Amino acid sequence: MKTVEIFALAVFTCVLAQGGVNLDRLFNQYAGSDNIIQLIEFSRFWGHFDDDGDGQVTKQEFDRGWREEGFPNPQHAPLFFLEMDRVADEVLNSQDYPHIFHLFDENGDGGLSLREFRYNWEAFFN
Ligand SMILES: [Ca+2]
Ligand SMILES: [Ca+2]
Ligand SMILES: [Ca+2]
Repeated sequence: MKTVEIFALAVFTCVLAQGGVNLDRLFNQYAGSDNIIQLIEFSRFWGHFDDDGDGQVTKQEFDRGWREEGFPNPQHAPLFFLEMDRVADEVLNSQDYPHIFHLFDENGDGGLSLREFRYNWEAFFN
């Protein structure tokens, strides 16, 4: 095998190993029939980590949820939590989600297309 082929194979294997999360499926699950994720749906998505239903996602809930979902790089979940805690009070809630949403919503039209969701998800978490 040529070096280039070995390299290509290594990259491919790496992409596969990273897998686990199917972004298209995740997107469709929350986007609804209009195929756009609005802020309320985006908030619902992060809110599903809220195990005790008090409206706050703690670092522990986030960490556990992240692992249970098989999301990428679970060893960095505490870091992702900090990144997302935009109104820094050590919980994720309705104060934080609009800020994160705006980062994802590149064209500022108030909705996330699959392309925006994918692109920013990968930028944030891969
Ligand atoms: Ca909670
Ligand atoms: Ca917060
Ligand atoms: Ca948009």
